[in-house]
Amino acid sequence: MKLSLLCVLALLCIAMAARSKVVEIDDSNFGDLKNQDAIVKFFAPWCGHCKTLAPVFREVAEVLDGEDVVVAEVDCTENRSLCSKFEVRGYPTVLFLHNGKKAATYKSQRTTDAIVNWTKQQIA
Ligand SMILES: *[C@@H]1O[C@H](CO)[C@@H](O)[C@H](O)[C@H]1NC(C)=O
Ligand SMILES: CC(=O)N[C@H]1CO[C@H](CO)[C@@H](O)[C@@H]1O
Repeated sequence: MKLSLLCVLALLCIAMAARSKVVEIDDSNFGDLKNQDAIVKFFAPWCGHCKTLAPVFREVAEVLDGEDVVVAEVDCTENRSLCSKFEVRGYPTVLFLHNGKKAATYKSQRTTDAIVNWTKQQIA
């Protein structure tokens, strides 16, 4: 009885985690953003500030789950063309994209609250 309840809870957690995942964007699926708002983190795997931001960004994805905005990331070491298209000069760079075009650059604190608030302002 207890065991099966645990299993159900575990499955729920897995389902929820999968639902609010940060979407990985590359050239092949960038087109999916063309009619959407998105907050996108451009990063490199070796960059220290990017490693710090990664769990924060996952929280942002969870908090913004259900809002009309995609939370996504681009690995600039694997997909340079997207990063040069958006003139990414340092890592991490966080941009707000409207219909696939750069609308704003995030320059504030890298905390969940601050990023979520900023994103909500962008889509308001
Ligand atoms: C984000 O917004 C909430 C609600 O408006 C506010 O309470 C909180 O202080 C804000 N946090 C930051 C970091 O701006
Ligand atoms: C243009 C380019 O570099 N595309 C790559 C983006 O990343 C994916 C996943 O690693 C590669 O499969 C693409 O070739």
